[in-house]
Amino acid sequence: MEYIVYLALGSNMGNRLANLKNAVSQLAQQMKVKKQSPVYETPPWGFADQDAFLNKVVKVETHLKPEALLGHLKRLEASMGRVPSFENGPRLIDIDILFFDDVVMDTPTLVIPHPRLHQRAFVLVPLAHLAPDLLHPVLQKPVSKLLDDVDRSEITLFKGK
Ligand code: PH2
Ligand code: MG
Ligand code: MG
Repeated sequence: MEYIVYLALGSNMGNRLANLKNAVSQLAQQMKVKKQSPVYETPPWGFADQDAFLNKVVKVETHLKPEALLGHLKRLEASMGRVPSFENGPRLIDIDILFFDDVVMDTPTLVIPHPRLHQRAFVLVPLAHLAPDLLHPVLQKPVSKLLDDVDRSEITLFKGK
């Protein structure tokens, strides 16, 4: 059984673009990367006093079930040198599960869909690039509509440096 999953990637430490690229190539060793959004530069959300992030979203196909996928992503983050930070603090690489087919789950270790995705322009802008019509299975709104309700004014396409 293959599942369709949307993952959010973010980095605001070191060579941010290289970190995103590295993460995607590591992901591709374990699952099929079907689509990639452009990279966006985004102001830090949740904790303002840190460097800007680069963010993107990828669509993947995987046979891993949610908990196994989460474990794989955590190991991948650690293998790239991510060290523990505080909530919403700076990070070398962050890979979050946004949607997993139309699964709805809420356990102490994993909540799907990602519980804050609808508040975050840094997720919705790249996600809407890939899948504007994707329906949020809890909120019952398409991504394009969720995007209408957030402030995307400071999100810019990243041309690379
Ligand atoms: N990730 C966070 C907290 N804040 N802000 C931006 N712009 N991009 C992120 O990826 C991000 C954030 C926690 O994971
Ligand atoms: Mg995150
Ligand atoms: Mg995370």
